[in-house]
Amino acid sequence: MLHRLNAAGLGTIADKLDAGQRLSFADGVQLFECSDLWAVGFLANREREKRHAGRTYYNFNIRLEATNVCVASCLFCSFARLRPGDAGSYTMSLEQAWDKLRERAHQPLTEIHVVNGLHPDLPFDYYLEMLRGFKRIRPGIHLKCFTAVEIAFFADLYKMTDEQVLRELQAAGLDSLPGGGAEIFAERVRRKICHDKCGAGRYLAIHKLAHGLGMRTNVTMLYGHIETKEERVDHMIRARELQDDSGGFQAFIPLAFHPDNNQMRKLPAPSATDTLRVHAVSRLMLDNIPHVKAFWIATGVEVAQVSLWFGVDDLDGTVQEERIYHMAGARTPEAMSTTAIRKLIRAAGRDPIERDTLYNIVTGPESPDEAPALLQ
Ligand code: V47
Repeated sequence: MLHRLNAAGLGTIADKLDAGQRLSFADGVQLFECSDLWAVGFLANREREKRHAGRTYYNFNIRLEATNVCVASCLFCSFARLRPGDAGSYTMSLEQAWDKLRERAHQPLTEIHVVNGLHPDLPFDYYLEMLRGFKRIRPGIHLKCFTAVEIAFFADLYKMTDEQVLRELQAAGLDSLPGGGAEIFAERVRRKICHDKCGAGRYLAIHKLAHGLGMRTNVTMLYGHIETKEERVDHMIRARELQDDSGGFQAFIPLAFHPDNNQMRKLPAPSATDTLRVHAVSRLMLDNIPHVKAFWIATGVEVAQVSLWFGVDDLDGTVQEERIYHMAGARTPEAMSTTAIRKLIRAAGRDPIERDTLYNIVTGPESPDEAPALLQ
């Protein structure tokens, strides 16, 4: 392999990794330019195994998108509808949102992941009550809700500071923030694809505030549209810098762009090899973020499975009721049973571990695969 790494021009990067040194911006760009994807994957896998050996995490979770009414006009989005009453728009009542959890009383869920459109008319109480209701129905459930973009929107709409919004939501039961809304941090790209929502600086500042309040968060990167390889690396480095500072990111999640039914539909979807490379480079650049997640809904199940040898150690989870990607043309199922997830991890030669949101182990690798399907 040494010969192959040298032939691929990756000898110096391999040496740096061996010495525990951090990769530079130029190293990141080189990893994107290297024609030998296998060599890049080999290095990413080495880093993955140093941290996690064969362990591969997943979560028994559920998605909720309580409204798709959204004042932002992101070019990549197929989910949003501008105004209440527009064709295809919906807003759940609190009872309808709570029903999503009540209906799953039989499932051993540990997390509910909530992402919404930026609705201009709902009161702040709607969100606070939603969280309180979830905790009343299921006190032990972890509430991973509202992207930094939603937090910024609430602060502007309800005339509060970002910190006040976070504190009030936390008091109502919020446990952590998902990573959505990061897209690509570079200003050039944001101006073109998501000019009217919170910028990169505020996204990162809100994550820092959340970390300061004791919350864990994730960070995503939407790739495969108009961004350059330099902008991908810049994005990773900005996430890495914040992590050095506040330390609360748990997972980095590259999100593959899906082109159906949105304003960027002329662009092709990213290839499987690009997806493998993005996850691998993420593992190599983000030396201080513990987990790299392949969101199987976005990557496709098969590519997610292969990515377990390209730096990935986390597959999100059962998901259930995902809408954002399915409205953008995702052909993946809308849910996967824990049995199916464990099987696909084992078939890849890795060890499945069910985790909760904070990566505490729920079910170890020793649990028999023959267990009956938990998801119905
Ligand atoms: O911010 C929207 C992306 C994100 C499209 O934190 C699209 O554990 C591709 O953030 N094609 C929301 N992507 C989803 C998200 C997420 C997913 C999985 C896990 C976690 C986590 C967070 O979805 C948005 C945007 O970047 N998105 N439309 C599209 N057409």
